[in-house]
Amino acid sequence: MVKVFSGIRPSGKLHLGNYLGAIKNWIELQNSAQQSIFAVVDYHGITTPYDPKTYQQQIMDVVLDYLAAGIDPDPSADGPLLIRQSKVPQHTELAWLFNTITSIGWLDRLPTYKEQLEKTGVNNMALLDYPVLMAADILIYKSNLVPVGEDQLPHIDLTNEIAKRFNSLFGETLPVVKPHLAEGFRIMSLQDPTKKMSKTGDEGIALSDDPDTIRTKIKKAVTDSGKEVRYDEKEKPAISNLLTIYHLLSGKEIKTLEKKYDGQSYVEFKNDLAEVVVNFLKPFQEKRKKFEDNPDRVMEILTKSEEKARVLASSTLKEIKERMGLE
Ligand code: AQP
Repeated sequence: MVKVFSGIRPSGKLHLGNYLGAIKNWIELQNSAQQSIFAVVDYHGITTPYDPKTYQQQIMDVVLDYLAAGIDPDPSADGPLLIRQSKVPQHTELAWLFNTITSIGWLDRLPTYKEQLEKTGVNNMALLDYPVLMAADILIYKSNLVPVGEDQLPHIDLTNEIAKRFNSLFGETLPVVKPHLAEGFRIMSLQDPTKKMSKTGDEGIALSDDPDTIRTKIKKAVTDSGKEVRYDEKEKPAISNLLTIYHLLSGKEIKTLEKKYDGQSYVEFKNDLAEVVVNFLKPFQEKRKKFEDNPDRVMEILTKSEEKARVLASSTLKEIKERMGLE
């Protein structure tokens, strides 16, 4: 039985990396999996500096982005669920239980922890513990497939370490979790192709950017030396990244694109890419507006999904507590 779980922090506007690395796969999996749960992981979002005054809006913005991208929750049947993490408190309760079997040495060597420390300068317990809560997010539903971008792979490994240790200490309870990588598992920054496109500290292309903003951002995107539009991650990381975005959004093969732009300049290539992105995001933005104009419907989707998620989560938590001698 395939059970899917994934989430995104509401730490800023969702960008093409979030879409191509994660959400696109969620949409492909949501109908074939027996269970799929997609979360706005708002407890993860407060592990780095944030503004409480705008946080509710940020959470709702991510909800709208999910719905506009094609997440199709159906909480009344056995369809996909769309939840806010903090509305299902069993996630954090399980994280506490997992803390008791997680070695600190497993956490402080994780690359994402080190990167966030460097980026924010804030070193709090929650930042270190973030991957344990992520393990709980996944395992509270006994999920076994997690569609994520490449940066999250060490967290999936940690989830399996925790599950393995739990099973060996308390008896076979938790499943093996597999990551599911999309073709766009690593979309790089438009300013620095050695770094991934990010919500914070990066001028990535937001799904909600208007056409002129998109055109300006692509025009300003760094390019490599030389003139050729050619895919070569080592020699031409910036152009390779732009070619990947072009390929994934247009469905055209990279080889076909290289031929099309043979003898043409970066400027022509970038102008066309900008129109590909604008056209791709147009229906998304129209759909988003429809949901935005219907907040009651959105709230109903969330509350019904969360109610159902609490039932599923309570059942796993009860089993885990019994195993641990807490009930
Ligand atoms: N550039 C990317 N390319 C491919 N996939 C990506 N993801 C994020 N950036 C890229 C994937 O999107 C999902 C959500 O990630 P997240 O927001 O929970 O955490 P993050 O990886 O820390 O995202 P950001 O955008 O970089 O946010 P900030 O700036 O707040 O740290 C994950 O599946 C991730 O792999």
